[in-house]
Amino acid sequence: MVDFDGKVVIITGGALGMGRAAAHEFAKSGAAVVVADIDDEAGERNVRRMHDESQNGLFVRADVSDACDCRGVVEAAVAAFGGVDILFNNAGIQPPDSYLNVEDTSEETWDRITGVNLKAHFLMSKYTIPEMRKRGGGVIINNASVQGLQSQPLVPAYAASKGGVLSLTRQMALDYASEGIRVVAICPGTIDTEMVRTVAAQEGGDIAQTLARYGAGHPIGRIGQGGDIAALVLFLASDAASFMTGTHVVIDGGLMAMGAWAGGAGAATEDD
Ligand code: BMA
Repeated sequence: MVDFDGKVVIITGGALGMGRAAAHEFAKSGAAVVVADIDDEAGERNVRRMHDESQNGLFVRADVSDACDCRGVVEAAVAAFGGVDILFNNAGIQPPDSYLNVEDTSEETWDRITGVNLKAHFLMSKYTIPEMRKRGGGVIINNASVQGLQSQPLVPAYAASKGGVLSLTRQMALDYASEGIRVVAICPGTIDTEMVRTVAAQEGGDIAQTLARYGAGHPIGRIGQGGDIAALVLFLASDAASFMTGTHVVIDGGLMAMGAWAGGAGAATEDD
């Protein structure tokens, strides 16, 4: 286990899902963790659990698509813990009613999705980098998705936001490498989060069965868990990854290794 004693971590979307899992792992490893989220109840609950386990945590209510809220998160982190070393730009949304083509996507939906999934990464980085500089460096980890690399039908704003996250990652990595600030992205496949469960629920039927079906589509035969992602995020944030910047890591149970044609024409059969 890496020791993050004395490190301060901000996690956006830290109330649930991958953010929650990473928050707990960082706290267990000695970091002070600032959970930023719009979900007060779940965010406060996480921080209470950290305190119960004698860990350092702070919840800050924030809509990270809003510049004032982002500034407020960084100010709160500095006031409570003295600075910022690690930023996990994790917040992401994929509203179930947003599965539409470009013609049917409203401007509001476009703005909301790209606001939370992409602009927030820009804003949080913008306000955090000066604090990292004061401490001689830092690490920014951006949550993209396998959908930053390949698409599914009918997710124009979501796919564009995730592709943008990968470009922003490369850009910031170039601009801040000389200051000891590393910037990397992660591309998770389907992970068992509240966001994915909401999408699964929309299909009707038993959620566990739907998630199992999603899992069967991943060569490893299951969807990922928050802990899978947390383990990667802690590694990337650690000095063990000190030569990594400007790149992304795919963590998807083999999803991206498989061609779309794999189960159809040209697929191997038992007779081959
Ligand atoms: C994520 C979300 C999930 C999806 C996964 C793999 O970003 O879109 O709903 O299951 O990608 O495509």
